[in-house]
Amino acid sequence: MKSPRLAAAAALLAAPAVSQTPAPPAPPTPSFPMTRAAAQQLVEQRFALRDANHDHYLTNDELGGSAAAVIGRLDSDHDGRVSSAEASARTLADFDHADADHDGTVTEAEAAAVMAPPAPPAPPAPPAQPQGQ
Ligand SMILES: [Ca+2]
Ligand SMILES: [Ca+2]
Repeated sequence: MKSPRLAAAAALLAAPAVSQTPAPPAPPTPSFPMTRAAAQQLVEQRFALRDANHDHYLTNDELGGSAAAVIGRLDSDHDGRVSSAEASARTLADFDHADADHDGTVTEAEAAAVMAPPAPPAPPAPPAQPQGQ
């Protein structure tokens, strides 16, 4: 099942950096297999790129179009902004969730498994047929 938190974290990781400069630096891209340390480093790098005013919080202005989703999912203290600690904690929680075999590394397949859209709901069971007679 797709985690809404993971989707928000993925949006934070995947969306381009919002910057006032005409040519923002290219954000680091994830590579697999990824270690937990690499995941934390990646989120910290992404966070720094988006934190335009360098106050260690991501706000509506800095998050752009994905602000509502990202803040809604990552803002654990509900102060209306995402701290670097909130982003790291949630990303690492999502990493642990994705690490299906708990070997401390998320493979591309493990990442794809948690990013896959949820399976469609099972069709309703047919009405029970009376047995015999
Ligand atoms: Ca900021
Ligand atoms: Ca917060």
